[in-house]
Amino acid sequence: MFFDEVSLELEGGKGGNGALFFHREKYVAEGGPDGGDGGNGGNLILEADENYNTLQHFMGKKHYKAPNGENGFKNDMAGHAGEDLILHVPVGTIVHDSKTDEVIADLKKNGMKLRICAGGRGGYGNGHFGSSTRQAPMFAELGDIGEYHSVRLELRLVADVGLVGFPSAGKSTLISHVSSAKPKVAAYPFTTLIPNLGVVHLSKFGGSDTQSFVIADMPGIIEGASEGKGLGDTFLKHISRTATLVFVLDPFCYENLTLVQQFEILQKELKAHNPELVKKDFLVVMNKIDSIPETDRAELQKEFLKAYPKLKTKFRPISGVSGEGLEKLVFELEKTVTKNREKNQELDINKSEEEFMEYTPTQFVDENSFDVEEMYEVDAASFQELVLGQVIDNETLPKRQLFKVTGQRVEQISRMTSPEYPDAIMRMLDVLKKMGIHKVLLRKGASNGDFLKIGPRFYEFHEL
Ligand SMILES: Nc1nc2c(ncn2[C@@H]2O[C@H](COP(=O)(O)OP(=O)(O)OP(=O)(O)O)[C@@H](O)[C@H]2O)c(=O)[nH]1
Ligand SMILES: [Mg+2]
Repeated sequence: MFFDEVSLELEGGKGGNGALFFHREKYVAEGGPDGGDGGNGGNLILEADENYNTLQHFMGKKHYKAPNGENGFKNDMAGHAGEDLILHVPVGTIVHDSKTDEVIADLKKNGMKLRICAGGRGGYGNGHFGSSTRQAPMFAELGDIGEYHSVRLELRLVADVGLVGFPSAGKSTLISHVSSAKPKVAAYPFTTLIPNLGVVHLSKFGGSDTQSFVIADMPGIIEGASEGKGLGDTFLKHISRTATLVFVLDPFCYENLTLVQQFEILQKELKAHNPELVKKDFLVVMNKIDSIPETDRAELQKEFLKAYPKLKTKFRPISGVSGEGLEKLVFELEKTVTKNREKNQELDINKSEEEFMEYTPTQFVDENSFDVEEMYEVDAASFQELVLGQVIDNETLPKRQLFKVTGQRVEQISRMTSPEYPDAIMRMLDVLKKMGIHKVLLRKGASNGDFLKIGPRFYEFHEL
């Protein structure tokens, strides 16, 4: 089983709580507020790492959370921030939002990072809230929760060249001869169960140090693969981003298929999987020529080109075992790869290839925007303990309206407001005024004593 898809629950760390302290020193009366800030929660980061070829390491654990920030201390000492949690994924991992299936990022280059979940902001200590009008702030903020996202990771390997052929055609032998990859080679079909990547360094063949490309060894394909026969065709999506294909044909095909038949079937199966696959640049190799006498080689080649005269310039006899023809092949592939890379770069100009990306869900583009919605009438009694800890005499009070206030910033402040401190709640009401939310509430008919639901908490509305 090849693990090229996994769903994960990801969470940034919670911010530390701000501290509530007043300066104490011998002989100094009435010390000012000096509670330190909480540290920010750690971010959760996904990083493309070429040392990984599959998503298998996520099979056991599905939920990851970055460490929390530390609470603040007295003497204005801030808590430490939580460390970032970095999850390594193979190069070519596409990150989807699980709910909408929207593509969040395509981590297609080694080292690319996506901050998928920001850690929660650390709460301010009361040292932060001292002002001329509020000399002894009797509250500190709570740390905010970290962002939470449910994502689906999908791996699409990014290789320059993909090897396509029947089982036992010698694909793995070929890749192990030209690259650093060491896949299993055996005389039975379907030895390779998952795509393998290898890097071909042209310097090994007398080229320069800067010339290299990535080659992918695919599992074998048989007739009916697109309908699930053999290993099926699901792994073929991994060559969707491969610009160049090499069809590896086997003169000793285990099903006694001729080179022409093999090529026909491979084309048919690729096309059935995705018609784009047969539009790619390609070469056709006749493998295992070390075991074929010279005269027979010429005969086989003639036979193939009779069926496909247009492929004269694309046909190459090689041997993955003796190495014959491989040097020419890799130099030719390198040329095509370079040409295609340049072409892709032109197509990709609009796409930024930033090394570090931050995910901001679309609904949060303007963090100060908000929405006020009138919900329904509520019975005051059911709310009384939620509101400022005040006991409300519900005998004498009419029904009240409940309003829901939403918005990134306002909900964050609400999450960071500790219901323990009346001062903190007064500050929340100040924020509503400053952000213009108070006015909108009045316009919508809110009156004294109505309830507001903001983020996870309830507040009582006051007209003044
Ligand atoms: N004589 C000869 N035998 C070869 C050559 N290349 C591969 N073989 C043999 O063919 C058999 C299959 O080779 P693999 O490289 O495992 O073939 P594959 O295409 O990767 O096969 P699957 O992974 O099953 O799809 C092995 O016994 C190899 O030794 C070659 O160039 N010459
Ligand atoms: Mg193989």
